[in-house]
Amino acid sequence: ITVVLATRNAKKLPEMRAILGEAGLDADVVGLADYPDAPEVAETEATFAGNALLKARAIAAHTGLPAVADDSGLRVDALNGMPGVLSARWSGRFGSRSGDKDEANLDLVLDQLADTPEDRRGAEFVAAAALVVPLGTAPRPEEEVEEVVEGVLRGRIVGERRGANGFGYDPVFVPDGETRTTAEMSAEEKNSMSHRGTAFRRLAVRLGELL
Ligand code: ITT
Repeated sequence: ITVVLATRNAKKLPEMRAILGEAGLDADVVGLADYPDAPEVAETEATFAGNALLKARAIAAHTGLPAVADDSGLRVDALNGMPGVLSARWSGRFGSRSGDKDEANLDLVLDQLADTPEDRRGAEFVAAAALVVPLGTAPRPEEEVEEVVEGVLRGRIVGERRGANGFGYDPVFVPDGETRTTAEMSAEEKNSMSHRGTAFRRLAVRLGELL
C-alpha cells in the first residue's frame, strides 16, 4: 500500500517519514513531489486538528490514496497561545526560501519575549496528525476513514538562538527536563520526544490496523 505525506514543508517531510518508518509501518511512503498538480490548501480552520484534516482530505481526494497530514505550531504562554495555528506565517514575511520565513518568525518571538522573565517563558509545540483513507482502499473499500491525533511537547523559550538542526522555532525551544534546544538535538532524539513524534507514532498504530 502507498501512503502520501501531504506536506510542502521540506523539513517536516523527513521527520514524518522517519517517525512512521521507526514505528514499523509497512507501507510505501511518498511525498507530494510525485504529485505536482496537488492542490494548495488554505489553512482556514482555527485548530491544528481542523487544518490537518483539510490538508489530508484534499490530498486523499486528489491522489485516491491514503493521505497523512501534519498541522503544527508553537503556543507561547505569555502570548496567550500565539502564534498557534499561525506559526508558519506569523511574521507575515513570505520569503522565497522557507529559511527566510523561519528566521523572521524567530526574530519575532525573541523580540516579543525580550522583557519576559525566566519563570514566565513557558511554551509548547503542538502537532495534529490527520489520516484520511478514501473509499475504494483495500482491505475495506466500502469504508472512508478520518482520524486525527495530537501530540504536545512542553518547554520554554530561551533568550537567544542555539543549534542548527531541525527547523522553525527549534533554535529557541528547550523541552522540559532538558538543557539543550531541539535544534541542538539529533533528529532521532528530537523525534523521540517531540509533538510530531508522539502524534505520528499514534497514527502509525491506527494505520497499521486499517491497511
Ligand atoms: P505544510 O502545511 O505544507 O505541512 P507548513 O510549514 O505550512 O507546511 P504548518 O502550517 O503546520 O506547516 O506550520 C507549522 C509551523 O510551526 C512551522 O513552519 C514552524 O514554524 C512551526 N513548527 C511546527 N513544528 C515545529 C518543530 O518541530 N520545530 C520547530 N518549529 C515547528
